[in-house]
Amino acid sequence: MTAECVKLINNLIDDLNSMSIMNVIVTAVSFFGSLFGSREEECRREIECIEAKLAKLKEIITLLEILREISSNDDAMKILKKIISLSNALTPNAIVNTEKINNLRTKLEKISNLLKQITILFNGNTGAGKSAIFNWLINNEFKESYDATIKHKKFEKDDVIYYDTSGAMKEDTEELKRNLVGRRVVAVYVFDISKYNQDETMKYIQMLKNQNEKFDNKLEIVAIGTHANKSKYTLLEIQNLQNHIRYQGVRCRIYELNPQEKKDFHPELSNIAIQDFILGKNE
Ligand SMILES: Nc1nc2c(ncn2[C@@H]2O[C@H](COP(=O)(O)OP(=O)(O)OP(=O)(O)O)[C@@H](O)[C@H]2O)c(=O)[nH]1
Ligand SMILES: [Mg+2]
Repeated sequence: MTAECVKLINNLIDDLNSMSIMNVIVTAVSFFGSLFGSREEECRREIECIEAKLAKLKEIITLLEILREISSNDDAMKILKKIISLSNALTPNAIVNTEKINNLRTKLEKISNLLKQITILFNGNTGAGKSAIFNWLINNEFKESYDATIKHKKFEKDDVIYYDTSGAMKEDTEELKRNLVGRRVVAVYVFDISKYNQDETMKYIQMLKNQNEKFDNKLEIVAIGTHANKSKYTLLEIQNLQNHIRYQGVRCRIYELNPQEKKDFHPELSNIAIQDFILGKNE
């Protein structure tokens, strides 16, 4: 659970607790009303109705407290669905008015969006092709020019956030990673296969695997090779290289990112196809 999510949940719990207190006050007022107004039956029904609402609010609060402690996204989504269905069953009265209910639903939707978000983070050596892939994802085209990335860049679309970074183990990237702890992150290791160094690649993948623990085991690792044309590898050699990396339990695909080069060799080059591969949707 990210700090942002926990803050929203705490905020909601405070809102609901104040609603509950208001309900208790109303209950007391109704009770004394019954004593002095001798409309016993009417008051009893009113009290029962308030008690039922109070129980629902308490159930929502308890579930929010459980949700706050959960690290698995799937489990969190299940609990959140329960909370949403309870909140949908709330009907407005003098205390839990329409505005408060709408406010509760808006906040629950925000939490749901945060839980659904996936972050794609590019890692790898300088000049490997991180920005070229980032550009494919954003603009759906190949970027020929090279401007070294100094500070990370962010791009957000639907439930996916992409971060292009300055590369391997630089402070800017490491700081960004620290801020992403608790989120679902796909770390994409980008490497230039024309400069392929098996030891370095294995070391890098291992380093990412070691970071997984910090991410509550929510860090997925994907490897993308680039510069297939410059490498002069044959198709068979490229396949062998891909398989060798896949053997480490990591999704891997090797690309020639320039559609004009090595035309006989192209995994589908488009923003959708590349994103689907990264998210494991077309395996
Ligand atoms: N032909 C070809 N060029 C590529 C490929 N991948 C990257 N390039 C080019 O290589 C150069 C470096 O690529 P970038 O994507 O900027 O590299 P980077 O990993 O972002 O590098 P830093 O920002 O310095 O960390 C650019 O000119 C790209 O156009 C590829 O698969 N084929
Ligand atoms: Mg770059």
